[in-house]
Amino acid sequence: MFGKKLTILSLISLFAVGAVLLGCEDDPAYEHRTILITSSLNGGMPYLSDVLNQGDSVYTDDGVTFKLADDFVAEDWIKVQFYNRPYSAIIDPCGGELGDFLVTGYDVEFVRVADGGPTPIPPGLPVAPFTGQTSILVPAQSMVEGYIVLVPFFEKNESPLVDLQYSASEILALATLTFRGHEIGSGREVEFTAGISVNFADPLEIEDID
Ligand SMILES: [Ca+2]
Ligand SMILES: [Ca+2]
Repeated sequence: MFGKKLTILSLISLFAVGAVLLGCEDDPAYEHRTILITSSLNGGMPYLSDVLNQGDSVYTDDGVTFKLADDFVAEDWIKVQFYNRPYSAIIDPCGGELGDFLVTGYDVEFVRVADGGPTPIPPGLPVAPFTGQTSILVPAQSMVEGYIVLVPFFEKNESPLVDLQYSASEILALATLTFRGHEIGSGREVEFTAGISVNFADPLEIEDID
């Protein structure tokens, strides 16, 4: 009885191995033996975009009057973590190398979802769609961090973001990031997206978030 079971199991195993080996030639699935994903944006946290940095001092020496002379606008960059992993738990049975990927570009698109606070804010997208280039190598079976532009400098100097300076109002938005890249060697192109909540306001100070 035990021997019979073993035989059946062996047959099933042989069939499975055979099916895998037969599938090695011209099987499009093996063109996708690795998958590249965005494993986190901004360390998994939403992003608070400060439309005006208050500089070294919020107040003058009297402790009451705002010190405006050292205020400045800063461009926002965001940390992105990419993960290049095998598509499934089966490491390529055909003996192929798992590929390294190069992330070469990205598109950023914002959608405004809500406004809040005491001051009315003019309509309009907080940030117009834009495209960026980058060169971030993501070796096989590894995680790599990089930085990309999330809010260009000039956008903070235009409405509606400039209207948030020295106000207690806020724009709530969603950003969709579409990354592009290719596999080194094969040239296989990949495109994948990730999203993050981005809120725009002028807090007097925000903690450094690495
Ligand atoms: Ca200041
Ligand atoms: Ca601020």
